[in-house]
Amino acid sequence: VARSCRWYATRPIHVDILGERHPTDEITNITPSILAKLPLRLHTRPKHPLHTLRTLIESHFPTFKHHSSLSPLVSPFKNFDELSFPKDHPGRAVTDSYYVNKDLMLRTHTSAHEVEVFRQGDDRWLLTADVYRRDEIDGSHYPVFHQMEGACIFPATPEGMRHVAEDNARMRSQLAKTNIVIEDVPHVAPTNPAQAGHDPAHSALVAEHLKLSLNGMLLALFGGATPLQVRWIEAYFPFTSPSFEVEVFYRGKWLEILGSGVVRQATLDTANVPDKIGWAFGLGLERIAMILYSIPDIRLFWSEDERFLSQFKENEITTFKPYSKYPSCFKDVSFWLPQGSALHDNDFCDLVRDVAGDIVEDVKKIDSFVHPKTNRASLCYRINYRSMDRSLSNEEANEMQAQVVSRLTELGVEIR
Ligand code: FA5
Ligand code: MG
Repeated sequence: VARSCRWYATRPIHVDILGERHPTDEITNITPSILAKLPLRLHTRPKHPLHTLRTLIESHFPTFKHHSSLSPLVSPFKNFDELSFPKDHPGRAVTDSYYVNKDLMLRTHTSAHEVEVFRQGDDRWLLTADVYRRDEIDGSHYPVFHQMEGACIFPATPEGMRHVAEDNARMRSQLAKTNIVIEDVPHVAPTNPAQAGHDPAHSALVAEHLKLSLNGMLLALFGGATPLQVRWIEAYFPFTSPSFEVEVFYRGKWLEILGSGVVRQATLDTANVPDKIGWAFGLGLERIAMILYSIPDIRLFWSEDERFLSQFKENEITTFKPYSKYPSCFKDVSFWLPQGSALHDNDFCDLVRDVAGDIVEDVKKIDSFVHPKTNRASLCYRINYRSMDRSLSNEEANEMQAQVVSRLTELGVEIR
């Protein structure tokens, strides 16, 4: 597990995060460029597209309570264990998630707060937050993005289920009058089963309530003159069953918008509401905003450039007018790793992100092989440096590339 951590040449004894000091340990992998994002909370910034989108979704669910100020620091227990993630789930790896230390991490999804919010006794709620995942670098992936979690639970009684069925009938007849084409899957199926403790008929009613509620929301966001095409797909999450993903056909492409399902009873039991049954979803705000506003690169959400920020109005979706695109500057780096060691792409990307910040547009591994005699691995990455705000000089790109090379050398690699 500690493998990747060798790639942080010098580690401070502690890190200060949101006004509190935390000890580091051998799995610490949070970088200064990630730490700098924590206070920004774009979803709370007036006129920002992520704030407007959040507000539009909140107003579509007027009876739901809204949360938007929970700390991104959570225990791995809360992010994973409490949600029934198996011990060997890949998301727990230090190559995939950011750890402050072994007891504290940056949430990887808003579902990390399900238990605590259900425990507060709210039956219907939405929760918006910044989430963090180690990933590769390109125009649609960024190590920080924003999710909105939504949930709705009902008394698991005949009376409660009658209420769900009535609500479903009401929503069904409303949707029937709209311009929407839905590709559906069964509410429960052998491949997407009701939970052991659930009456399959109840589970199906709840799954249908989820689908109708979300189809209505998608219509409000994406609906227009042409029919809106929505596709429901069977999915798997450790904390829901049955589970679904939703895709929307928009401007010629199927776009994954959200994950959802019938909440695992274990979650509700832990939250002290064992007599309820219900649904939850988690959607990606950037994915939706990039489409609705025509924002071409996910880095733009973090721009402080007035040519970006001044284009947006409070609570109104407008089409983004790109200002000129500046030239790319490609730089390659090839190196030998120390014998017997490996380097995860995410580790390389974090190093580059730390040196170049938002100037890095994408990183591609263009070559990798192991020398048959020395048994050392050789890697070659191509970095695309491109500013969104100005023209970058070749000298500046060379300077950043030199820093990347120097950081790599500190880690004991041999530049080729
Ligand atoms: C989840 O994060 C689950 N917690 C969702 C969920 C909630 C399921 C409640 C069931 C019940 P997933 O990793 O698929 O699932 O992410 C959910 C959404 O976040 C995706 O559909 C996508 O819209 C968005 N998303 C995921 N990864 C990224 C990324 N790297 N950049 C931008 N958006 C992303
Ligand atoms: Mg997904």
